[in-house]
Amino acid sequence: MFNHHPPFLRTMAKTSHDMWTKGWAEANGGNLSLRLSPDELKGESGMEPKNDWQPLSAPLPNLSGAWFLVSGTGRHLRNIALFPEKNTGLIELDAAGANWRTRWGFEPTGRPTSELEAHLQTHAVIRETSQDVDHAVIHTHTPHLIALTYALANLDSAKLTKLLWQMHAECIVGFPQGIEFLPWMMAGTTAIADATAAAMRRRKLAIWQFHGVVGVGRNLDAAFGLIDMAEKAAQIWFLAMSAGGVQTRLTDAQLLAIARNFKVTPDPLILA
Ligand code: 2HA
Ligand code: ZN
Repeated sequence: MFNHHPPFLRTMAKTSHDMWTKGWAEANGGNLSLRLSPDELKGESGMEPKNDWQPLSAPLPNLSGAWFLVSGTGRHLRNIALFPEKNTGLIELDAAGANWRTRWGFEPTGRPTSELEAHLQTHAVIRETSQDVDHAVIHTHTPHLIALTYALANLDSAKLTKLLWQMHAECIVGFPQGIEFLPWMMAGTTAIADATAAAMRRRKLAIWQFHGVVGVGRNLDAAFGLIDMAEKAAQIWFLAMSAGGVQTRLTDAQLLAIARNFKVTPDPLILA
């Protein structure tokens, strides 16, 4: 298996290395998943099941029989490029979308990310909402976005979205649907998975207060790019604050003009 490294493994290695380089993936922080098409797995052998079926908290019927490349629990993203067979693995879901098992990787006896439920529930939602276009989910620990959740009290999705749109003119084009603010919840739980997947019905980005961010896209590059854009807007806010404070910002009229120019429709509850 994988005498050559197929493209899906190379993009996972590249993206996880970029996350480390950016300072988003300390120790075992962060996790990634990529839904694969049968074509991408054609010709691969040596993928006998490595464990019994493991139940999900609830079935995800639209992921029936789907395969995913997923980072491993406890593994360091910066090591994926070096030892992909240890630090990532391929899992499949059964015909009901109710159970998963490992078909390759996580060597010798590892498991998928502790946030597997959040990834799979999000995949189920975005497969539907994107008409099967979106295939990638990234969770990572972006320092400036996390710091914003400490710096500002009483945040909500509208306030956070508006701030990021105002601090970086690309943002309203990159995520016109806004970014969901999710108050602190325990990592790795069904509760955080449910809340994240629900947020992705409307948006492509969600902030986990005091913890990190989740982004989705058609591939890992797209999900990474979206997170990078939001993180840069947060960084610009901190730069302006450290230079004496935010004295001026993009106005609603300017934001609406950008949206019109790039033919995107901002969330009307945030800007109309
Ligand atoms: O993979 O980032 O949220 C470790 C985490 C959990
Ligand atoms: Zn995390």
